Order: sequence, then C-alpha cells, then structure tokens
Amino acid sequence: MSMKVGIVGMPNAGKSSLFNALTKAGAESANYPFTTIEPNVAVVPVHDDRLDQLAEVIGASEVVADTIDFHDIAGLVAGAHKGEGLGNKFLANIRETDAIVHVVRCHGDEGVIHPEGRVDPAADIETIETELIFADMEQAEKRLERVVRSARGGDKAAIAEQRWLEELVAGFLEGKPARGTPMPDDVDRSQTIHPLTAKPVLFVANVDEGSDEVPAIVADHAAKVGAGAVAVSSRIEAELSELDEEDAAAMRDDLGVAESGLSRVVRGAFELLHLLTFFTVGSGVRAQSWHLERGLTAWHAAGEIHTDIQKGFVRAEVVPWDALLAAGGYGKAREAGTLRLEGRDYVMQDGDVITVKFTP
Ligand SMILES: Nc1nc2c(ncn2[C@@H]2O[C@H](COP(=O)(O)OP(=O)(O)O)[C@@H](O)[C@H]2O)c(=O)[nH]1
Ligand SMILES: [Mg+2]
Repeated sequence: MSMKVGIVGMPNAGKSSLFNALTKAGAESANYPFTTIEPNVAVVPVHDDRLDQLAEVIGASEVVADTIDFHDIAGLVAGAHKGEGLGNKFLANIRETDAIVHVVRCHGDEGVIHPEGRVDPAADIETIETELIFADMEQAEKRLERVVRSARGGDKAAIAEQRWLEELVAGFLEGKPARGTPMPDDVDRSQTIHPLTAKPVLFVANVDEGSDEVPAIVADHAAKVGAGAVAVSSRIEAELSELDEEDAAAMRDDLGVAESGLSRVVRGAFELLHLLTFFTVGSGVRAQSWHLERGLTAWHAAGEIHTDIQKGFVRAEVVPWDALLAAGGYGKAREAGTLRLEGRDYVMQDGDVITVKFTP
C-alpha cells in the first residue's frame, strides 16, 4: 500500500508550490508506475541509493522506486473544525493520511500576501495546530460520552479507553497534540477515535531563497511536539522543477540552493513512519524498493508485492542488500551462505532483498 502524506498549512504558505515541485519530481522519474493521477495527488519516488546499486550489479532491466502519495490539502483555515470554508471536508482528507507535512511560511517576500497581514511562523503553526486539536477534541468528547456508559458497566476495555480519552482531552485543553499520549494496548483500536494530532508531522519551513536552515522558532517547536523539520524554498523548487537538469543545476549554483531541498522533504516524510525498506531484484527484470511496517514478516512482504504471491507463499530467499552487492550475484551469495531460506514467519529487516517462491 502506498504511503499517504497530506500537505497542510495556512493559505499562501507555499503548499501548492511545494506540491507542484513534487508532482514534477514524480512525473519525471524514469519508470513511473502509475498512469492516472488525481489533480491533488503527487506520486513521488523515494530515492534509495541501495536500489540503484543493486540494479546495476544484478543487471536489472529497470528501476522502480517505492513511492509516496502527497495530497495537496488546501483550505485548512481558522474555524475549519466548525465547518467553515468547507472545513470538515479538509479535515476528512487529513484523516485519511498516514502523516502530515505542515508548510510554514518563513520567507519575507512582501509580494506574497499573508492572510493575517503579518509573517509570524509561530502564530501560523499555532493556528493550524489549534484547528486540528479542536477537531480531535470534538471527537474525543463525543466518544467519551459513550465510553463512560460502558465503563460504568465494568467493561475493561472501556475503562482503559475512558482513562485515555480523559488524558487526551486534558492535554488538548493545554494545546498538546495527541502524539504525546499514545493509545494504550488495552484500548480497542477498531472502536475508538484516531486523532489527527497523533499523526506524525514534518514541518517544512518555506524559507527565503538561498537559505537552507530551519529557523530556530520552527525547529524548537518541532522538537517540542516530537515532529521533524526541514527547510525548503517552495517557489524556487517549483521553478527549478520546470527546468531541464542542466539549467536547474546552473540556477541552483546562482542562488546557492542545495540540491537536496525537495529530496529532504520526501526523505523526511518517509522517515516519519519508521518503516523499513526491502528490495526485489533480478537479472533482466525490474529492481524495485518497497516499504513495510517494522516487525512484519516475509509473508507480509509477499503481500506487498502481490496478493497471489502471498496466497501461494512457499518460502523466501533472503539476503541483506550489502551482502548481495559484495557477492556480486545470487549464486555467489548462496555459496557464501549469506543467502538464506526463510519461512513465512521470518521477521523482515531493513535492506533485505527477497525472492518469494510461490505456487501459482
Ligand atoms: N518569495 C517566495 N514566494 C513564495 C514561496 N513559496 C510560495 N511563494 C508564493 O506565494 C504564493 C502562494 O503560494 P502557494 O504555493 O500557492 O500557497 P498555498 O496557498 O499554500 O498553496 C505564490 O504566489 C507563490 O509564488 C517562496 O518560497 N518564496
Ligand atoms: Mg494552494
């Protein structure tokens, strides 16, 4: 399953500029695995040097990188939780994502109007976070009313849930996101709420061109709420994405804009979920990277590749990517003993290269 990231922020923060740059990055990747894109979804490859090295050494026919779906979620404004400005629809869009990229205007370009008439990153962050917290608060209180009744009847899961919800609400009142109050194991995940502010966040400081440092005010806030932070100039990235490689490199040189701006956003978003990466690669066939939740097995990995492969799972051949690279091929890796046979319960490790044997 593709990882979904929602881009949020104040009007004019630079969300669409960032989104456009990401869209180009996706469209230009050599082996674009998708044919249809929704207008507000950018499918962006997560570059992984290990995949390129494997593909070359094994002689793969093509390279297909794992992707992230970035959703441009416009319209999150003060009052959204009350349904203002289509607010509820936007909150619903955020609900469907795995993680949030929060774009914060930090550049001082007076040509760009700020909705509140001032450039104040801390206040902007607070406006957006307050909306999300309000939305969570409403849900938590509603849920609490029901849970209290079951808890009175002595239901163990309900008692645990009530305690958790009360702790959440107390935190919300102090402006604390749900991230700091994780759901205890004895709460029934399938029944309860999933707060927006529990989602991992990457702050993207939209800085003046030529700067690539996250302003202290954003960095400090990110650290305080357990979020990541990167700096990028959205407009420059959008402009650069329109140029061919050579012109873009020259313009980056002129402006002193680091190559890694956009890839820092993609990498940063990917790392939010602490996923592991595994690979499939063969001579004359496609080399591909995939992601998986940590702690999951070879059988789950097979399911990522194809449901038929999972259904017919017999066994897996697994080798760490660097061992395969060092051996220079599967035959040598087998001789060296680094290529192992594993069953369906094998717990996948980051960097594993897997070949699933299955009965069709
Ligand atoms: N100077 C400058 N302008 C920017 C930057 N990023 C976005 N803008 C401009 O700000 C305006 C709003 O940007 P947009 O991406 O549409 O913001 P959105 O409302 O968050 O989607 C546009 O005119 C952009 O060209 C930036 O990094 N520097
Ligand atoms: Mg926009």
